Amino acid sequence: MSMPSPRPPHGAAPAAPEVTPGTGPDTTAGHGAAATRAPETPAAGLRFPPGFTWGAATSAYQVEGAAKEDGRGESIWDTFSRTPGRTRNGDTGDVAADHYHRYAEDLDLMRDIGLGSYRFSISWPRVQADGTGAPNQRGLDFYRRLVDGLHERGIAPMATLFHWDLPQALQDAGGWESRDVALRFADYAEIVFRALGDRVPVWLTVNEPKTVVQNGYLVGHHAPGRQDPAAAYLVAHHLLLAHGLAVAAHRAAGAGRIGPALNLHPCYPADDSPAAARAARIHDGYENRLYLDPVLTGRYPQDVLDDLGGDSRLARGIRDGDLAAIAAPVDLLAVQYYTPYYVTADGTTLPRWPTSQAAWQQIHPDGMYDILTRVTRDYGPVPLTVTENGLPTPDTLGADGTVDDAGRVSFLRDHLAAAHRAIADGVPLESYHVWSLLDNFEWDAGYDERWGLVHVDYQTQRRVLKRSAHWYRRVIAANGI
Ligand code: IFM
Repeated sequence: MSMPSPRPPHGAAPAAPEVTPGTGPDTTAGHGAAATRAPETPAAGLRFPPGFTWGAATSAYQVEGAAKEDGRGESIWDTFSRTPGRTRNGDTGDVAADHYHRYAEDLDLMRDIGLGSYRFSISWPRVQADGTGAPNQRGLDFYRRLVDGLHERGIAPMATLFHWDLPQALQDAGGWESRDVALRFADYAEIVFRALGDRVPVWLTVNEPKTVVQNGYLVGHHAPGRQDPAAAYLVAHHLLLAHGLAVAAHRAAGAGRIGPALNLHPCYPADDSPAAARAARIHDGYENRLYLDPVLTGRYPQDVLDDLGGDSRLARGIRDGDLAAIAAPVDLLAVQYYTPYYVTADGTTLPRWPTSQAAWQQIHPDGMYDILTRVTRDYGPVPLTVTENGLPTPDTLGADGTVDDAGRVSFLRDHLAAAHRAIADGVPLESYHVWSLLDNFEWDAGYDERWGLVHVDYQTQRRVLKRSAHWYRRVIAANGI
């Protein structure tokens, strides 16, 4: 098996020196800056199509806190983060941004920014403490309040069913290595559709299955912390099956639109050699086609199956009917873009662009254009939404009470320009969501990385809109940059 060593998101991959991108003045930010533009500023005056929707995203474990309240069960991230040495500073999501208690204030912030869409995730262990059986009404009630609050403020809810917080009881029963967990997921999805289906127009099934595969089962720096390549690709199959079964449950419930949320990475050859081109192609298989192909074409990529070997646990785990279930037609595809990969002839990857504070992230806005146009070119005009895009910056609260995250403004502006170019070239992109609305628990990096438009003081839980939030408000109002 010549599987490429993955350079997954959230990894500790060594890369180019960190820089804060685009710290030049942002003349739209209202900070009294001189009327100049940063050199990397794209042409101004790009308008998005009428009806384009602007949003921001979070996930349950990263923001909610309230880990032991109202009947919530334990998830694998509770277990993992409470295990010494697993997260930076031993941070956990026990309190996080306390969004479970402060959601009303957060809804007001969303309205202030002008969001048209808010992408959040539902915590499976809040709905079913052990991942099976009767629903926990108090858990469902929280999401009902959240969804109602969004509607009251004119913001469309976009709900993700699974953003990595698997009930620990299901992990104890085998986790995603067990086919049964995919069936339990379909039951859980049905409960949630019944409770909220009338109020949520867009559903996302599984968030970044690849990150679970790579970080959870190959590198092991995410829950459940395994390093087992054979298991990893069976896990991929069961996550995809869970996606397909949830789509079927959704059709039966007949509510809203649904699709998967995939983190996609353009994979470029690191040089002009045919060997690098071949290596980049198989890398792309593991990074992108392993997830896109089964969902959108009903087949696993043959080069990846061959590379894994005919008796791989993935190959042995595919049963009759599975691929048809996985390929159940979706209404939209959610794309999350953070970084490209440059693949050498021997299958390793090289950094080419400056990184953010997250060493795994190279800042390359053209990658956004490349991945969006590629999906449309290779898979047809399935409606797309960008459900995550952003970076961490070392934001501190200034003496004047403001947070000047100029690097985030530049990053977002450059990526939006790339998305705009993709739309102009025919990509049916309907919405865009910044990752993230709030500073939050960044998995193994704990609270050291701040990804939000909104600064959170974790001592007081006070929120402050960063410069990027004020800038984004103007982008939304103008429907463009
Ligand atoms: O914070 C994560 C999110 O949970 C999934 N996508 C990537 C983000 C940044 O690492």
